[in-house]
Amino acid sequence: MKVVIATHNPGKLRELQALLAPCGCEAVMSRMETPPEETGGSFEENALIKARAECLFAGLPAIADDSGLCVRALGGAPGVRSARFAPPGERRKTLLRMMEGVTDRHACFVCCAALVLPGGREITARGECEGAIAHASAGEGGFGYDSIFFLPDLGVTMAQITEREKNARSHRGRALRALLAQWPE
Ligand code: ITT
Repeated sequence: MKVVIATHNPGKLRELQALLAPCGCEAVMSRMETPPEETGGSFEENALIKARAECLFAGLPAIADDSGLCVRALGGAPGVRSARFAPPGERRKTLLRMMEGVTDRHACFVCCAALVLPGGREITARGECEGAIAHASAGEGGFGYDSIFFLPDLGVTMAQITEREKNARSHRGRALRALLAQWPE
């Protein structure tokens, strides 16, 4: 099966391609220039908005992911607004500033993956990865909030592990494996 990966985020695209390899499908990139507005109130709604739009546009099965970082001390923010809560290039700095002096640093990365087929069938799956907001950025790997997402069991940030290690434990890895478990014949 040929499936379009409905994302404009190169970091996500790389990870999704690796995670989709076991499904034996041919994963191709989106050609949609203007992605749909993410108007949903949940990760699942937004993943479905993106996958439905891509499926309609390409006429092919489409897979999308909506993800974000939920910080307990901030009441779950930035959550579904993770990509938009501060200007590009300012997000990690803004979050670190908001967490200055905060003792409870618990955070959770959440991902909802959606597969939409041209016949109308829709499958979704969710994955989470728990950690903490670091006191400073560390590491060069990954993308987005990875360099400020501390993994207490490893003592490093998500940007200090390999992509293979990240995929094995990340919210995206868990969501994709759960999606693949429901993969249509
Ligand atoms: P698409 O909608 O085109 O897929 P996007 O980057 O806008 O790309 P989202 O709307 O799902 O994606 O927003 C996700 C936000 O959460 C974005 O700011 C990411 O940088 C961040 N994020 C998601 N997964 C992440 C991960 O594995 N590591 C670091 N940051 C992540």
